Amino acid sequence: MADALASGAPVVALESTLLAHGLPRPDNRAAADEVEDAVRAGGAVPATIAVLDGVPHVGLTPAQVDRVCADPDLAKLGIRDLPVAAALRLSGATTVSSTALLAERAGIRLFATGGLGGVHRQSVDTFDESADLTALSRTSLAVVCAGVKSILDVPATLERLESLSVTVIGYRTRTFPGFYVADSGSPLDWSVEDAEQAAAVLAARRALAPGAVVVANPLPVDQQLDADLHDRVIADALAAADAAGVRGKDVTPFVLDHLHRASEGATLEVNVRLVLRNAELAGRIAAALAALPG
Ligand code: PSU
Ligand code: MN
Repeated sequence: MADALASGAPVVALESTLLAHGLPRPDNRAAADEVEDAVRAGGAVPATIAVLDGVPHVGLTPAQVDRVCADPDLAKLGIRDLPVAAALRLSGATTVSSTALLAERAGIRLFATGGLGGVHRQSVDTFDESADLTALSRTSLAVVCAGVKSILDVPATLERLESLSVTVIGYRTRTFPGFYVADSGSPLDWSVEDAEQAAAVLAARRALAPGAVVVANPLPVDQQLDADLHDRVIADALAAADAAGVRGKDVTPFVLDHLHRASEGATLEVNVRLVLRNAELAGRIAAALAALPG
């Protein structure tokens, strides 16, 4: 990893929360390898990020990936949790917010994930808005995602991204993707047609001011989750979280797990597929960025 970065080779950061807390064991272990391979297929070097025994790692060995995927007690670390993990020598998976920060500090300019955290429904009462959003307002990299999951308030999340001056572009689309489905129903102002254009937007953003570029990459319609199944399991999962009194950072993992079981694996399959597509696109954008003059 150090060699790749020092030589200016294209590198793509990958988060570990989606492995440790977003996908069920043991399937998450194979997915971890597939995501890294997808980055390579795009033309870049993958760097999965996690904190092990208090030390942030940018790029993991296979044994370290084993640990992230197998340990049921691994913490979920946002930015505010990093100092505690460092000081107390704890281990944890990194979310979008903390992965973006650690990647930026390592000199990485591309980041691939499944979905961003966002504004939760009922946030007016609960104040539950992911730290991912404010983190992206301060972090100068591009994050390739399939939007945010429909368990969130998608229009409110897009409003917050606007308030925070985060650049949002659709990849070959003018509607924000809906994670499991291609179209969330919310329009986007801008789109790019290829990896080169996305790289050019990122370069321009970096020249302008700190802050991220969200590259929203939808699943093709023929690969998305069945719409009826989607609406049914989402409503179900939110009701279950409410009934179980789940709060704070446990909400997203709880709901994902519920969806995977309620859909008999259909959401899991779609989730892995979209992460692979995002990793491959991020690899291509990283390669295009490395090829830009200057
Ligand atoms: N979206 C997914 N799967 C995930 C997450 C988001 O489809 O696993 C994870 C990401 O790591 C994201 C985090 O940064 O959930 C957001 O958690 P919270 O809502 O607690 O901020
Ligand atoms: Mn939250």
